[in-house]
This record gives sequence, C-alpha cells and structure tokens, in this order.
Amino acid sequence: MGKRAIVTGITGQDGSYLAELLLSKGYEVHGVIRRASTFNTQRIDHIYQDPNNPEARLFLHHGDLCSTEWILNLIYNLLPDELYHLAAQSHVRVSFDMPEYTGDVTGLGTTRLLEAIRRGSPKTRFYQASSSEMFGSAIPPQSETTAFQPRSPYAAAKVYAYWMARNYREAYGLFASNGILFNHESPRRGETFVTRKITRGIAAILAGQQGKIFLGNLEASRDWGYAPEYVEAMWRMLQLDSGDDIVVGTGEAHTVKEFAQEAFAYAGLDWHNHVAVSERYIRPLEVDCLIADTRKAREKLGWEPQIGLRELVAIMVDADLESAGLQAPGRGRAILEEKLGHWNRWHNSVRKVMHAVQGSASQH
Ligand code: NAP
Ligand code: G4F
Repeated sequence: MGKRAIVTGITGQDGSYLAELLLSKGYEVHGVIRRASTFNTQRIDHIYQDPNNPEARLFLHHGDLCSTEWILNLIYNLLPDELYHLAAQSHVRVSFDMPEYTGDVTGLGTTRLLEAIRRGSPKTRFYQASSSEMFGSAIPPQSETTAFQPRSPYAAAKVYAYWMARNYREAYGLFASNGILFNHESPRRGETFVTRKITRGIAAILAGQQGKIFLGNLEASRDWGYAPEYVEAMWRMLQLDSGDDIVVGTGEAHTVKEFAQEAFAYAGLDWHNHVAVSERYIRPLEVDCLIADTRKAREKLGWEPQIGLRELVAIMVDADLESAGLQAPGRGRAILEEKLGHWNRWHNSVRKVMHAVQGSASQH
C-alpha cells in the first residue's frame, strides 16, 4: 500500500508536476480544487482518473483556503501521510491590489491547515510552500539564516505562514517543513508571470498576432529554475527524519532583460524591436535581486538542479511555439531528453496508468 498525500493547489504549476511525481511513486493523491464556473483543471486533465475505477489513485475534492469546513473533514477522513500545501494567491503584483484577500488565503490558509492537522492527524507531514520573495530587500545570496525583509503583501503573508509552520513544529512537535523556493518556471507557468508572458508573447509575435509585449521593471534579477526539478525537492524534504527549513534555487541570477534577450534571440528575433516598458507593470515596491545560497539543499537533500537559464528559455519557448502551431527550434526538447530523461519516463509511466481511464478532471 503506497502512501497517501493531499495536495492543495493541485491545479497550479507546481501542484500538477507534484501530482505526477507522487503518482509515479505509487502514492494515492488527493487534490484540492476550487469550484469555478469555467474549467480550471487544464494542467491536470492528462492525469485525471475516474474515481469509480477501483484502480484510481487520484481523487479531487472541492475546497477553498478561506474556510475550514472542507479541511477538517478531509484531514479527519483521510489521515494523510503527507500534505503539500501549495495553494496561494501567488501573484506578487496582484497582492498590492488585494492585500487583505492575499493575507487571508496565503497567510491564514496555512494556519487553518496546520490547526486541522494538529487536531485531527498529528502524524501528517506538512510542506509549506515558502518563497524567496520573503527575503525582499535582504542582500543576496540569501540562505536559511538570512533575515526576511518582505516587500509586498504577498511576501508578508508568506512570512506569517512560514512562522506558523515553524511554531507548530516547535510547539506541538508536528513534522512541518518550509521549502523556501526561488522562482521556478515551466511551460505550465501562469501566463501573467514575467517569463511566461515573454515566451507566450514571442509565440504571438511570430504568429503575427501582435508586434510588441509590454513589461515593467527590466532590471530586477531573479534566480530562475525549472519547476519539475523543484517538486522533487519538495518531496525529498518530507522524506527527511524531521521537519526543517531549506532554501531551493540554482544559485545564479539574471535580470528580466537578460531573460527577454535570450528568449527573443532563441526564437530568431531582436528583443529591442518587440519589448516596450509600461508603467502599468511597475510595482509599488520591488525586490531587486534574489540569489539562492543552495548549500543546505545540496547537503541535506542531495538536490542539484540540471537546468540553467539558457535551457529553461529553450524549453519554454519551444513549448509556446509548438502550442501556437509554429515550428520550434527544438533545443528545449533535446535538453529535456538529455538532462531529464528520467522525468520524461515517469511522466510516460504515469500517462500509461492513466490511459485506461477516460474523461476530464473538469467533469468532477
Ligand atoms: P500557481 O500556479 O499560482 O497555483 C496556485 C494554486 O493555488 C492554484 O491551484 C490555485 O487554484 C490555488 N488557489 C489559489 N487560491 C486558492 C484558494 N483560495 N483556495 C484554494 N486554492 C487556491 O502557483 P505555483 O507557481 O504552482 O506555486 C505553488 C506555491 O508555491 C504557491 O504557494 C506559491 O506562492 C509558492 N511559490 C511559488 C514559486 C514559483 O516560482 N512558482 C516560488 C516560491 C513559492 P486555481 O487553479 O483555481 O487558481
Ligand atoms: O514573474 P514575476 O511576477 O515573479 P515574482 O514577483 O518574482 O514572484 C514569483 O516568484 C516568487 C518567488 O520569489 C513566488 F513566491 C511568487 O509566487 C511568484 O511565483 O516577476 C518577476 C520580476 C519582478 O521583479 C517584476 O517586477 O519581473 C518583473 N517584471 C517586469 N515586467 C514583471 C513584468 N513581472 C510581471 N509579472 N509582469 C511584467 O510585465
């Protein structure tokens, strides 16, 4: 009998990759989705299983971090071995427009889960999706001992959630871990985060649908990695002997301008002709530079990223060109096979298991 895990935020970028990873490891996976009037399960449709099938190992439940009613029942009934808490209002710019909501979902949501675990399933191992954004204006490189200096309502909410996870670990002995993850991207990245906005923009430009993309601060630097590698780090964190707080990133940073230059050049375009700056995307406060000090992740998790910025760009541009029906240069695909062949094999093995089961998660 495999382990049982709950994943909040399963419809998001990380949740979808993590669900694939857990299924490939034989877990029974319970994902929490929000009720929506339109389909919001595109990222997990390919792994959806009909719950009536006795072989099913993926189950979806409706829930929202703003309330506790669903959490209590789910945790009491399932007594999961592991709970990966990935759901959040995760957009930094949006958090300036919706600070109270962001505090409720991204901050208090974590407390609601921790309290349900404490009361109903204290052996459950808890993963909190903490963020490098918490470091804010702290001088890079940032490590587990760097003091947080949050620069947005999102970051402040994540700092609160981080400390709640630590408090529940220290006060009640729960296995609660903070993965302090630096930016990680992929073809499944939300369309309004800057990397995906650029790679989708390139596809739209090449398809003749638009001439330019409008961006905000081009000078901010981020430590960008490839998302599927990061969900492996999350899983490893919950396999340790005890809860801990660990920084996960590549240790290299690049500016938004460098990302754009690289992506346009990869697609055979000159970025100068297609990128314009718009005040609309400048934030009230900015985080200038995030660079991970990755020593603890290497030592405790044996985790080492394989994909750097150039590879990430190739993977993302290829994917967006292909989905627009355009010819892609193809280096991204080759990189995935060469460097992450094992991930592709998991992905395929999960696909085979799912093949017997028809339908879409949206039918839930
Ligand atoms: P994402 O793509 O934005 O996914 C967020 C998920 O949370 C979605 O499944 C979303 O559901 C769900 N969600 C939002 N509000 C909710 C609510 N009120 N109740 C229940 N579910 C809700 O985020 P991601 O990039 O996968 O990131 C996963 C987690 O890691 C987030 O907590 C993020 O803050 C954190 N993080 C991300 C990064 C990064 O670079 N990606 C770095 C550090 C930390 P819908 O699909 O219905 O919107
Ligand atoms: O892609 P971004 O929106 O990501 P940001 O703000 O770094 O947040 C992401 O990473 C965090 C980890 O550090 C996560 F916790 C968080 O959930 C999220 O996944 O912006 C990156 C940089 C910023 O400096 C922003 O000002 O790009 C700059 N930028 C410039 N033009 C833009 C744009 N960002 C967006 N979203 N859109 C633009 O047009």
